Amino acid sequence: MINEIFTAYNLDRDKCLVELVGNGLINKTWRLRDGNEDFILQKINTDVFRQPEAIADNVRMLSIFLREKYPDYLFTTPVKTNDDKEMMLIGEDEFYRLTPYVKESHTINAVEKPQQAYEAAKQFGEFTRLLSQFPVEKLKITLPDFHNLSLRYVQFEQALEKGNPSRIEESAKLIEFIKNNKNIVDTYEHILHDPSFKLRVTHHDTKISNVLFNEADKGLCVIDLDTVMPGYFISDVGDMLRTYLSQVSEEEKDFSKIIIREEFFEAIWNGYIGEMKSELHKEERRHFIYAGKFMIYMQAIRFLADHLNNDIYYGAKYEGHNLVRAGNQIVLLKRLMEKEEVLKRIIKNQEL
Ligand code: GN1
Ligand code: MG
Repeated sequence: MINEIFTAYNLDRDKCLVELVGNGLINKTWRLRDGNEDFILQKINTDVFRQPEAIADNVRMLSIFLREKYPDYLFTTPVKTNDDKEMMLIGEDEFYRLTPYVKESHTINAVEKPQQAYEAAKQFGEFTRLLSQFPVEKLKITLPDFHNLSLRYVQFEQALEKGNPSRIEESAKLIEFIKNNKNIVDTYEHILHDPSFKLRVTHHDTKISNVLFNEADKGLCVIDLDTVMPGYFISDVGDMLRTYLSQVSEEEKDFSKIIIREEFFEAIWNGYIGEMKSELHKEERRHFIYAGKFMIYMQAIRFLADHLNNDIYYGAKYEGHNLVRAGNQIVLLKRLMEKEEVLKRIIKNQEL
């Protein structure tokens, strides 16, 4: 690791233990231990986040608001550099950010118990609820069109035109499935024009590893605030459904292992709605299951388009990696659609 970083944060390089952690596809994350204190260091991927300052601005605004209104709420903010900056810049575009490691916290990489899904959903729900009085339009757009499904669909069509011809041919079945389920995009378009759907402070990356837990497995806070932007609740609920319902992740090659776990659905509903009940319009609540379809379909499109574009965005650890991920997400979507009536009944019972 580069000396300049240690200097900028007054860390003693020789005393610091540096460990690569995290399994994100975009940013790189390390844990630093200098004997007294632990930190999390992140290198921001500036190919993706073109304006890292926008992230720092958002985090600063939210933290000021939260500190004033909810002083007990745990919200992690960056450690300042020697020259009082929230990020450290090396060269022209290498941005690093240091945050304190929350004591006695841990993250998990897979949801194994419904209680974990409940705690995480509660954390993400609470985050949006506490910020409901924050003027959402003040937030900067750190990733333009991040969850714009209509645009993702257009990008998929462009990949079909300009992408790798042999990969397009091999992916015919998946391509057909995506095209046949375009009604998911139509519903999204409808949501954009429906005044019952509100733009709120939205996390946009609600996977389980973005929640800190304490030793008793209670949720402590949400982390990874790069994609906090104005958004719809379907993004946050959708990515929880996408990543908590199945016991295997998007990396799994054996698709027979992809099964929707009903108890986990119930836990996400209870955790999120417990916090957001009074915030959400009836019409929004009615789209709770749709949220899952929206995010899984979008992720399938993104992986598939990336495969057709020779893996330029996500990269690939083996030949056909993004094709496997896309296939995995399509199976997950099919399983979710098959279970829709069962899940609706769970919601009905909870609401009684
Ligand atoms: C990326 O880097 P990570 O794992 O937090 C991606 C998400 C995807 C996810 C799929 C900025 O998130 O949208 O859902 O991979 N983030 C960005 O694993 O593209
Ligand atoms: Mg992320």
